Amino acid sequence: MSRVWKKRFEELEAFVRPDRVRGRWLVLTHDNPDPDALAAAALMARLLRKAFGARVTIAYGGLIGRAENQEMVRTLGLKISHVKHLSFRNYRHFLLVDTQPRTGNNQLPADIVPDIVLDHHPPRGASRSVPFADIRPEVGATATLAAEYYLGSGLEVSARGATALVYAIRTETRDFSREAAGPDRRVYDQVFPSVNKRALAKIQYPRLPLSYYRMVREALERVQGIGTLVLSHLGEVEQPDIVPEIADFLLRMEGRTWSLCTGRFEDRIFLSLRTTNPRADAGQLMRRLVGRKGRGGGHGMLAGGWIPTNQDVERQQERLGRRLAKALRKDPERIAALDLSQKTLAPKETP
Ligand SMILES: [Mn+2]
Repeated sequence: MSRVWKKRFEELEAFVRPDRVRGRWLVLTHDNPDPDALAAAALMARLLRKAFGARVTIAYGGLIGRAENQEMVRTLGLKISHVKHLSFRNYRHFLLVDTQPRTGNNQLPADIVPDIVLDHHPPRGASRSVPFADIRPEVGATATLAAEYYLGSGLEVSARGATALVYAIRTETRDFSREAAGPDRRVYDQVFPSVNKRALAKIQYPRLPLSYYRMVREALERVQGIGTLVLSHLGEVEQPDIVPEIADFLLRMEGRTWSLCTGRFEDRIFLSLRTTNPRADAGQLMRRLVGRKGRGGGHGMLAGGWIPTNQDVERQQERLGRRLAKALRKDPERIAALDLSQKTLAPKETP
């Protein structure tokens, strides 16, 4: 076992064991949890139970929207509750994964300071008062951080745990093409032999609902471009996770290095921003896009956020696209629809 992992577990043990094993723990993910958040939560919950005998509940807010993520929960038998079914008062200790306090993308009440935060997004001010904050933006996945503590404890990683972890690292780093670091590779290589390969395949290729195809069609009907930026503004979406899914899909278009997708869900417009440029700061750009009324954040190559809707949603979406074009030093006046019915797209626009 790596000495680094062992040391991490010992630090956690020194923090938890003296006076934090008796009260109930709530492990909370960000809203609309992705595989990274789900795997990190599952590993930390199991570690708190097995290593310290703690009583632990895992919870999330929003929706588990993507078919892959629903399949992950089902296939791996992850036990996770929606926050609406529980009361924060019934818990004494709180652990946040893949998110931080007061970021606007988790359901932790503002007056609760969590005991532990594990995250790989840039550190936020409110995390300074967290007694055990392990925030490492250079690491590709939060699940990697959780795995280091878990592996450091000497506990066996179950096939389910290994499968969740491998899927989380793969999706979060796009198979190591995006922001993966040494710790991700070491954890991945350690647990890969324990993966249930059939379960992994089932999660990667789930059955997809018709609504997915409807959204893809809508995204393509509305796709626009300006230079290296491709964007699409969806109408009302059934679940917010389709927005990042479309942004990922559009980013693969040849000749494009930035993608933006927006879509309305309830009283918010959700945004996802992606880039292939490893030196970019998509998170900072997202915070500029959403301004003071919205909330946003992310990493270098991917970011998400939301703004509250007003009377004219389409105009708001259009404005977001124009603001992004401007920030990327492209002329917003030249954002034009991409007509995919043409066999060869007329190269009307120049970068
Ligand atoms: Mn993450």
